[in-house]
Amino acid sequence: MTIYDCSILELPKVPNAAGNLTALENGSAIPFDTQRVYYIYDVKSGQDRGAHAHKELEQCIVAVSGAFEVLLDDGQRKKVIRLDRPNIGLNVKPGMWRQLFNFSAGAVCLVLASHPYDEDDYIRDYEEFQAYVHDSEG
Ligand code: T46
Repeated sequence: MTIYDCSILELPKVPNAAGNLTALENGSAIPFDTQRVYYIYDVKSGQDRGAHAHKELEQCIVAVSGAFEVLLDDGQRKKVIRLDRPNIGLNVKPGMWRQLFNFSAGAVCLVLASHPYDEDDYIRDYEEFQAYVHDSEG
C-alpha cells in the first residue's frame, strides 16, 4: 500500500431546505465494513492527534464539523490532505503513518474503522514503522 491508495471518498449527501444529511451503510460508499466508530473533539489549539500507523486497520476519516489536515506517510512518500466538509471522507489504508493537525476551533473528526480497537495493531514509533515498511517490501 502507498499513499496513492488512500483516496478521497465523496459521501452521499441528502439535501433539503432544512439542511443536509449523510447516511453511511456497510456495502456502500465506504470500501470496508465498519466495526467501530469513534470521534475526536475538543482538540486544543496547536495539538496534534495520531502520529502512528496500523498494521491491519483501514479507516475513513471525516471532518463532520470544522477542519483539520492529515499527513499521510507510507515510509517513502508523504502527502497532506485538508478535510473541511462533512460529505468528504479520507480512506486511509493499512500501513500508513498518519498525523492529524491544524484543527480549527470546534472541529469534530469522525472515524469509521474496519476493526475493533486493538493496541497490538498500532505502530507508535516512527523508526519501528520504517523498519516495518522495509520488511513488508521484502
Ligand atoms: C487514528 C486517529 C485518527 C480507545 O479506548 N478506543 C478507541 O477506539 C481508540 C481509537 C482509542 N482508545 C483509547 C486509547 C488511548 O488511551 O483512547 C486513547 C487515545 O487514543 P490515541 O492516542 O490512539 O488517539 P489518537 O487521536 O492519537 O488516534 C486515534 C486512533 O487511535 C487512530 O487509529 O488513526 O485517531
